[in-house]
Order: sequence, then structure tokens, then C-alpha cells
Amino acid sequence: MAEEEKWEIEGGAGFSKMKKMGIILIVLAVAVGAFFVVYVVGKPTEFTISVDPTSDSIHQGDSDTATVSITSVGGYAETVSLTASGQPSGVTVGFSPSSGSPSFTSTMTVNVGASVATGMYNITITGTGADEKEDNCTYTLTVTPAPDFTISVSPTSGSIQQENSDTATVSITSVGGYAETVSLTASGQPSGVTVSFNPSSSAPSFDSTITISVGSDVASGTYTLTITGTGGDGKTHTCAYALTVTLAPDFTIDISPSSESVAQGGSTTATVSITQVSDYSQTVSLTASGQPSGVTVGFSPSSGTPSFNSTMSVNVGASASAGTYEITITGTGADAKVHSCTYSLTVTTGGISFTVYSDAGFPSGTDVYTWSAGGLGSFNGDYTGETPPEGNKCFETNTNAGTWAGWGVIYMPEGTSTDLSSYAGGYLKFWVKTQADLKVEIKDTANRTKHISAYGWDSTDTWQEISIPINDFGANLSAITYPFMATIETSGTFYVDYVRWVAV
Ligand SMILES: [Ca+2]
Repeated sequence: MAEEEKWEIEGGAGFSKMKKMGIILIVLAVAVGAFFVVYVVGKPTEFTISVDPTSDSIHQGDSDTATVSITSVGGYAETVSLTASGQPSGVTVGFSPSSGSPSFTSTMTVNVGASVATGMYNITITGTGADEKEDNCTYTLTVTPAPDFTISVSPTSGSIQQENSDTATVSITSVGGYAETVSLTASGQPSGVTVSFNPSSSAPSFDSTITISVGSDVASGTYTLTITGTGGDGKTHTCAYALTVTLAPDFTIDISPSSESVAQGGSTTATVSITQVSDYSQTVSLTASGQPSGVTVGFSPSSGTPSFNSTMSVNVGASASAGTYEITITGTGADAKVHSCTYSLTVTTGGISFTVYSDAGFPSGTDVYTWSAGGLGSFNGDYTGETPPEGNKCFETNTNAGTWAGWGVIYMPEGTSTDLSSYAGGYLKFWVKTQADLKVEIKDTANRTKHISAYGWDSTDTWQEISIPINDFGANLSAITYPFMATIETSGTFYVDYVRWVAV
């Protein structure tokens, strides 16, 4: 029992030591087991996937790469294949390699098409093991505009007078960081138009001043200029400028009729028209050159501010040589602008002219008779209005309240005749300005009647020369008592100027 006790006492102590050792062993075993369970047995076999960088910004039409890391966990060694999803149409994602046994890395290449809309897209990168295990990560793609430039011009159109220039501003704007040098050119301008740029090239963004100069010979009209910007990488963009060319202030000169045949000793007139172009306001003086000796040319007026008309009088002396002459009528502006037109004068021989009425009056031995309904008519052979074709005067006839009126030239005393048979085959020529058809007569012993409407009168109330073949009257030309009569057969006003018989 004592031993027992001792045992108990000693054993108690011994048991106590053994118990402590046992506990320590158990604790160690548990700790090692736990370590094993947690770090070896308890840890699952799998893989993780990650991408670096996790986001990127790529231009339209460009590409970039990232590194995908597939990391084995717990000894995972199944083949893992890589796929991408969520990328927009036009974006392709490739992996190299596209599969492998973890741990490994793959280069991911992201290609962005030129037409992919700009914006932010999340692309999911998925690794799928041969045992169907999978993991994924996200790559954020920001699509930005491709490097490029735009070109525009302001204003987009302009009106430039001949001999003038104007400017506009061409703006070249960088897009997506474009930094190539852009050179500017223009095309489509007509000959005589020059286009320059300042500067003519630079790196965007920049403005260039375009100067458009229009020469004096450029036809008026609208032209489309194409302005092209060409980048150092060959990219081109264009914009358009509508150029309207207007005429410089100037004048034109014209003559009507432009030719005439005049017998030696005779004369004629023509109307020179000087017309303003683009507000020309300089005084234009008229001169003639090229007329032969014996021919004098005058203008009334001899100068003026366009637009105006001038009557050109051509007097052919008896000594002038027969032939055809080109007379140049020149208008010279106060600013030295010069324009001319030509007049063809044919001087004929043998032709004689008998003037019945002109600024010089009436032939000797004649008088003027007038007639009108109710005696209401009024007559003025020295009328200075209406810009007569010959000189400054014409013969004005008004019916006033009456319904007809006329006048004629008579050899005095009444019944006296004169021999005009040398004009057989010739013409009775005169100018009229009338609102109505006129009756024109000559008389031997009877009135011989014609109407101007049968001889080209155009029914307008403007000056017009009428030429009636004398033979048409059927008169006895050796005994003419009235060489000219004109009557309006309705109410109205008419004017007559420069009446003559012309032989051929
Ligand atoms: Ca006259």
C-alpha cells in the first residue's frame, strides 16, 4: 500500500511528467496535422488569371498588347485555354500562346479596327482548364480617335472683283494627337487666279491665311476651289471654297449701224453707245481714227460719264476718194481705260444726195405746209428733244386733240415742179420716231402714197431709218412738186429727221 502510495506519490509525480510530455506530443501532432491539413491537404488545386495592365487606351486602327498571367495554385497542372469576350465588333483579341499548363504567361494582342466607335469597353479574359475549372479577369479598353486632322475654310465663299484679292482662313485641326506636318495646296482655280497660303505647311493644329488674287482677264463667274491638306504620312483631306469673280469697273463701246455707204458730198450718222460696267464712273472721251482725207467725223457729245449715247456724224466731202474705210471709234476713260469699236464707211462715187430736211433747214425755193384735223395740230421743225439722229434738231408733229396731222415740203409757188429724175432707182431716206404707222408721199400731179410699215418700221417708238425705193412711188420724177410729205393718221406724236433723196 505504501508502495502503492509511494507509487501514487511518486507515480503521481511521474504520471505528472508523462502526462505533460503526452500533452506536448499530442499538441505537436495536432499542430503538424493541422499544418498538413491547412497547407497541404486542405489547399485545393486550381489556377488564377490576371492581366497587366488591366486597362489601355488604343487608337482606332491601332493595336496594343498586355500580359496575361495564369498561375497554378496547389500544383494545378491541367491545360488552361484562354478566350476573350465582351469586345465590340471590329475589335479582335488574340493570345500567344492561347493555352498552356500553369503557371505560364501569354501575350494578349488587342486589334482595334478603324471604324470601331470610340468609347470604353470591358473585355473579360477567361481561362478554362481541361477539367472545366475556370477563372477570369477584366481588361478595360478605351478606343480613342485615330490620329488624323480636319481641314476647313472660313468663309466658304467669296466674291472678288477682277484685279482684286481677298483672304480667308484655313483651319487644320489635329485629332487623336496627329502631329505630322500638313502641306496646303489649292486646285480648281481658273487661269489668272493665284492662290497662296501663309503658312503653306505646319504641324496641326494651325490656321493658315489663304490669299486669292484675281487677274484682270479672269472671266466673271463662279469657280470651286479645292483646298487640300496633305500630311507627312500621306493622309489627305479637302475643303471647298466657292469663288465668284465679278467684273472690274469698266465700260463697253458699241456703234449702230456699224457700216454705211455714203456718196461723195453726202453725210450720215450713227449712234455710239458707251455702257457702264460695274459702276464705272470715269469720264469717257470719244475720238475717231482711220477716216480718209476729206471725211470728217464728229461726236455729240464728245465725252460723258457712262452709260451714255453719242451721235457720230460722218461728213463725206466731194473730194473724198471712193472706197471702204475702217474707222476706229475709241473711248478713253479718265483712268486711261481704252476700248474701241469699228465702223465701216464706204464712199461711193456718182451718188448724189438731195437733202429735203435737216438741221440746215429746207432746200431753197421750197416751203413747209402743215395739215391737221380741226387745225389742232402743232409743228416744230427746230425741235431739239428726242436726241435726233442728225444734228440737234428734228421735226416734231403733235395731233394734240386732233386725229391726224402731217407736213410736207412744197416747191413754191404751188404748182412749181423740179426735175429729180436723176434719183430714179435711188431711195427716199429719212429717220422717224413714231407711235403709229406714217403715210409718206411725194407728189407730181397726184399724191403718190406709201406707208412706213411696208418698209421695215418695227412699230416701236424709237428712232429708225426708213428707206423707200423712189421707183416704188411710180411718180413722174421729172416734175416733182412735193419731194416729201408725212402724215400720222391717228392721234399721236411723231418725229422726222434728215430727209433726203439718195441716188445710187
Ligand atoms: Ca436733224
